[in-house]
This record gives sequence, C-alpha cells and structure tokens, in this order.
Amino acid sequence: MEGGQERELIMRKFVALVLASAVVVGAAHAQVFTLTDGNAVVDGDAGTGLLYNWFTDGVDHLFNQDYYFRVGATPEAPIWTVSAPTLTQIAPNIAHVRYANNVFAFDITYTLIGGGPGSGTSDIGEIVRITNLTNAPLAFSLFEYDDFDLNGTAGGDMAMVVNGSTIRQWEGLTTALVGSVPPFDRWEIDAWPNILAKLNDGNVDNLSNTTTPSGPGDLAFAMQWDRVIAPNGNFLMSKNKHIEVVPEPATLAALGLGLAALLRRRRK
Ligand SMILES: [Ca+2]
Ligand SMILES: [Ca+2]
Ligand SMILES: [Ca+2]
Repeated sequence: MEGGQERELIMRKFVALVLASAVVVGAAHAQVFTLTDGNAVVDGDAGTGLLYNWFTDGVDHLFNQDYYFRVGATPEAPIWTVSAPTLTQIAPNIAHVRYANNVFAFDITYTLIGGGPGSGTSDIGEIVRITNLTNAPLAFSLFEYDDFDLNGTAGGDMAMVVNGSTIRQWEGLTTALVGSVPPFDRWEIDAWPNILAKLNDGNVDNLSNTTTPSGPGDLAFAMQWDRVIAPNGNFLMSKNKHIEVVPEPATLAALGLGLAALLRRRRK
C-alpha cells in the first residue's frame, strides 16, 4: 500500500472513531466523565451534579462540587436543571460542559493537574462563562458549592475564610484551598446539609457570610457572585481548587535543624 493510501485509511478510521464517540456523548445516559493526570483522578456527571470524586494518591477528598444559579427573583436551582448537558472531553485531563436555555448559557472548562506519585498534591482549574442570551440586562446570581470530605472521611474537617477570594478546609495535614477571580460577593460555611437545603428549598436565599472558622465536623461551603449581565454580555469567573498535604511539624523542625547546622558550618 502506498503511503498516501495508508494515511487516508488511518484518517477514515479516525473520523469513524470520532463520529462514534460523538454519538455516545450525545446519548442521554453518557454524561459521566473522568479526568486523569499524574497522581489524581476526578469523576463527574454533567447530568446530576458535576464533580463527585477527587482522588489524590488514591484518597478521595471530595463528596460533591456543584453550581447553582438564580435569575432575577426566581429561587436558586442546580445548574444542571437548565438543560441537557453538552459534554466535550478535550483531553484526558480537560473537559468542557455547557448548559443553555433561551435566557442564558453556562459554560465550564475543568482542567485537572496532578502532582507526583505520593506528593499528596493536585489541582483543578475551572473557568466559568455565563452568557446573557437576551437583549435585556440579566440579574444573575451564581453559586458555587463545595462539599469536601477530606482524607476520605465526612467528619473531622475544619474550614475558614482566608480572604475575600479564598476558603480553606483542612483536616490534620490535609488542606483544600478554593480561590476565585473575581472575589466572591457572599459566602457561607456550615455543617452538611444546611447549605444544600438552602439552595434547594424553593425560596430565594443569599449566603449568610457565616461562620468562620467552623468545625470540626462534616462541613460544606459555598460562594456567591451577584451580577447584572449586559444584554448579550458575559460574566467570567475563574476558580482554582488545590489539595495538598503540608509537611508534618516534625519534618519542618528537622528542616530547621538542618538549616541551623548548615549556618553553623558556614560560620566556621
Ligand atoms: Ca474528614
Ligand atoms: Ca433557596
Ligand atoms: Ca463534607
């Protein structure tokens, strides 16, 4: 077979594979996606609540991460109730999910970056775009909900607001940091399932700006952004979620002693 024919055959096979994949993604039941990179694995379901597992070195630190929305004075609702999702797996560690009705579109791109084996560290970047599809200003509130169960256990977690962009949850040496640009307008930290109940109760609610610090317990937290989006305009929000295991105090002390020894040697 000539080189040109061989390439064409490979290309035909590739196109057939892509079409088969597109059909599978379009089917109602195929909304589950998995991101993998380095020491990390994330599981999501664009049909019923976005992310639900986040393994770092085999330990699942996440119970649920989701988005809610409010248009005008309608009660908050999960973002996945807007429409059936359009799910695109861009790479093994990158996925895009879109929901849209005739008022607005919600686009999110997840990127998972794993650390080295045994490092205890991995990171998820999320970029969200809300597009006003109407010719009138759109009063829109976006809610981001995080229920980490650090170290694979629901209990024993602490959480606090670090600053206007960052909330930290931790248990022992394990820390989850969630930061946003732009800063959130409101926030809430509470025992599960109080925030979930507030976001799903059919009443209009704002996050309470309490309580920091919270715990120990099975905690969840949420962030809220309030915007009036220009006709056919956008609201962009980027988010970073970071899991890490900080060195034990004993290790830090040993490093300190090592440094002291080094300084002593230098003084000689
Ligand atoms: Ca825990
Ligand atoms: Ca509510
Ligand atoms: Ca929790």
